[in-house]
Amino acid sequence: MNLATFNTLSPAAAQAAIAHCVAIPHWQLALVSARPFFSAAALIAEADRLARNWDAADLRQALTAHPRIGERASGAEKEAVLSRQEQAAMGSADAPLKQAMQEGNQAYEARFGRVFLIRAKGRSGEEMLSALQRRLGQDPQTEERETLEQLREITLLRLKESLT
Ligand code: 2AL
Repeated sequence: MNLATFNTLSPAAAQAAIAHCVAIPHWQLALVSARPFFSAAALIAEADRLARNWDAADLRQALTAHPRIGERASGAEKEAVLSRQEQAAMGSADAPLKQAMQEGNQAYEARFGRVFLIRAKGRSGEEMLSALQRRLGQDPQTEERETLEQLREITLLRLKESLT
């Protein structure tokens, strides 16, 4: 999608065109309402600004669209395809790393009550595992902030990639 297209789509079509970036409808709607954008940089800047207001409820909603690290998202819908691409490094991880990630995910969910989320693109399996182990030791408030930051990074990467 190019910027001119995003600027001129109907509100519903524009929302549908960015829905795969993050499953937070009020963020999608606010971005659509802020059109027209005069540059891709202005669009990204507004998306970023809006993402910095997210809270715990937004995070819960967004996580419904993110599979665990190491669990291949199934399906052909856009989110699943993107998730598989983002997590490509886990595909080539060896069995001990996959096992450690699975155990780490379980420990994380027991401690924080939600799925471990990390911007996977650009990170190796080892890097994600070591981030998981570090984050397991954080207090809940710090961890929530870091998770929201990771969600913002994933969202902006997806948005940038949808702009041609
Ligand atoms: C994901 C995902 O699907 N893409 C990404 O960057 N991170 N999932 C996750 N649990 O962190």
